[in-house]
Amino acid sequence: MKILLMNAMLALGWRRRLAALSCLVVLLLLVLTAASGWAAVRQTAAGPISVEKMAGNLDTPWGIAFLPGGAFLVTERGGSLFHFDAARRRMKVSGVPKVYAWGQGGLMDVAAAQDFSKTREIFLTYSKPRRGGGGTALAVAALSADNRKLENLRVIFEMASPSPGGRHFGSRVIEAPDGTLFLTLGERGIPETAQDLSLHHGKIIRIRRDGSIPPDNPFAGRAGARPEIWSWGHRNPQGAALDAAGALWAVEHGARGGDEINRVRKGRNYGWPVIAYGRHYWGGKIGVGAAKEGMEQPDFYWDPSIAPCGMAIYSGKLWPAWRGHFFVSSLKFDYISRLDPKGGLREVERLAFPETGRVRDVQEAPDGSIWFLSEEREAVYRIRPVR
Ligand SMILES: [Ca+2]
Repeated sequence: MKILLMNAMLALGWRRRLAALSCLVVLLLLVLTAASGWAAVRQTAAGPISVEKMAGNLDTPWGIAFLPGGAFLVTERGGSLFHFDAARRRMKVSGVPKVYAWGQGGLMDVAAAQDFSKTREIFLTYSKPRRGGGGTALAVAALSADNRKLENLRVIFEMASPSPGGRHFGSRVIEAPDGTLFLTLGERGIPETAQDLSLHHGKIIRIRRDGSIPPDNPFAGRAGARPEIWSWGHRNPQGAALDAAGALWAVEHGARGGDEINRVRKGRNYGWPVIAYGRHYWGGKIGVGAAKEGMEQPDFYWDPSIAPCGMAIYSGKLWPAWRGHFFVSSLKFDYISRLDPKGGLREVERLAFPETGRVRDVQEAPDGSIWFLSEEREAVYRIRPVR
């Protein structure tokens, strides 16, 4: 090929040779662009960004985990887990537990343990099929050295009572700096269960990696209460993140006109369905209204509801101006919300591009780029500043 091209060029005059060379350079650039993935330049309040497709052909991608050296894992809600190496070569990982893929349920979040490079352990959340329906579960497994399968899988938590139907599984897992795990759980579409401490529905729980209960959990040792519970009164928290100080925050699908972000504090009651902003989706008034003694107020709420899902709190590596800002994905209005915590959390920008269709998750990668999953585009995207 190379020799043929050289011969062809030698046969031409120098002007034509130059023209042919320019054509070759353009061709080469096109090939390189194609190989490095598709990218578009979009505008934000912090200047232009590139939006680059990192993976495609994903059926309802739900969660993403970054691995050392540029590799990453992506879940599909139907029950598949994929490994992508640094060159974005895709491989299906076997050994994923069987999931109750019904409505909003299925294989959901994935996270890599802080000590992944030593243990190769990952966390998976999913709706586990059970007699009478499904319940959210959390498993730990090691990714094999060749990235092809999960080994030594242990289910370290499952909701005590499964429910029928496909609503409100919650299901984001967060590893705290001390190694304990937080898991968000929806109320499975049965609102009153969120106020019942004998059930896991509508709670955020905290357990250790071996499934044991930390003795300082707020309800450990209390009769009639589940010892895993960290906070209660949640509707359907599908996003969670730690801030720079290591504090836990969660975002939840609330009532119509009442999607919430909460700083999640130990033992606190977040009110559902006794208090909430907005109204029930069927039109009815909620509980006692928007406030009640002993129940927490949200740090921010959306009216109208945006159907928030994933959340990241930005560390500021690539965009110093965005340090500490919250990024929340909207399933309903096809954008990523940016919220500034200064002086009280408020939405300051909506990142809406052709790529942000039904955004299921948004996460910060170790290098400070922001990645998001679009259900509509069946793809994973990375955004970075264009300097
Ligand atoms: Ca609330």
